[in-house]
Amino acid sequence: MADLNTIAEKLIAGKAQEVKDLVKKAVDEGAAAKDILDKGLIAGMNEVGRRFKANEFYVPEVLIAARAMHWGMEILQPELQAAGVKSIGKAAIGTVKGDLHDIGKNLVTMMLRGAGFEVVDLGVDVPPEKFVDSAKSGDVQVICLSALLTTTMPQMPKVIEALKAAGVQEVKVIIGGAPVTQKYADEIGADGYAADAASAADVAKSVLNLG
Ligand code: B1M
Repeated sequence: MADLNTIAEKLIAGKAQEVKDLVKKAVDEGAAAKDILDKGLIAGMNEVGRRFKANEFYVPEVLIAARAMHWGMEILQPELQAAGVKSIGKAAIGTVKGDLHDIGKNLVTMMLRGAGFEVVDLGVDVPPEKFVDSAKSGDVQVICLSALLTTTMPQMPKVIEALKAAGVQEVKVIIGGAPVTQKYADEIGADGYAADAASAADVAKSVLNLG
């Protein structure tokens, strides 16, 4: 029988090829796609997030684990679709207008995907209108804004204002990035703030009341 713990362990170790092979083996042996996702890939990614928060893992280890997650998902995605397994929620993420830093944003994307979210990555230098379009597309529940420059942080309230002006207030907004703080999030009326990528997944779940 497929060993889902080993999938989690290999993901934590960043062994992309082994994760891919093990996921394929588990599928071939008839394991449920949702179990492979929850008990293998997501369990592994949760542990990566815990170690990252505890400073036991640094950015390179997280990126390598995220690549392993990606390789496993390549095999699992069609199985999940065939089984009708839904993501826990849908997020759109981007680095705000004028800002080209994307390493942190990419880590947050990986962690959100690792937590079971479907994520639309809008890229860098994203103007408020693009976030609004994404929010209006219907099923996006949370918009995630990243900013690394003190000069681009003021784009964050602009996005919030643009969402209000477009009448899509039911979509939650969470923010983060090195110069961003909880105090700033409170000041601009963001729904959530996260200091790091692993916390971002927790905050996204929390603002959507997903526990
Ligand atoms: Co830039 N840069 N940079 N840079 N850069 C900083 C940010 C800076 C602090 C360096 C410094 O002066 N000490 C400084 C900002 C100063 C300030 O505003 N106070 C700075 C500057 C000034 C600039 C330029 C203006 C330099 C110039 O051209 N004169 C220029 C701006 C370009 C632009 O964006 N328009 C610029 C350019 C660049 C490069 C292109 C060379 C490169 C970016 C490459 C890339 O991203 N693909 C770069 C880099 C690499 C950095 C540093 C060195 C590293 C940033 C990084 O990737 N950190 C940075 C100095 C530093 O931080 N030591 C610096 C690692 C990453 C994992 O952390 O992004 O903070 P971070 O993400 C974390 C959290 O913040 C959080 O989770 C992540 C993981 O835990 N997080 C979120 C991030 N987004 C989140 C969203 C969330 C939740 C959490 O919810 C949605």
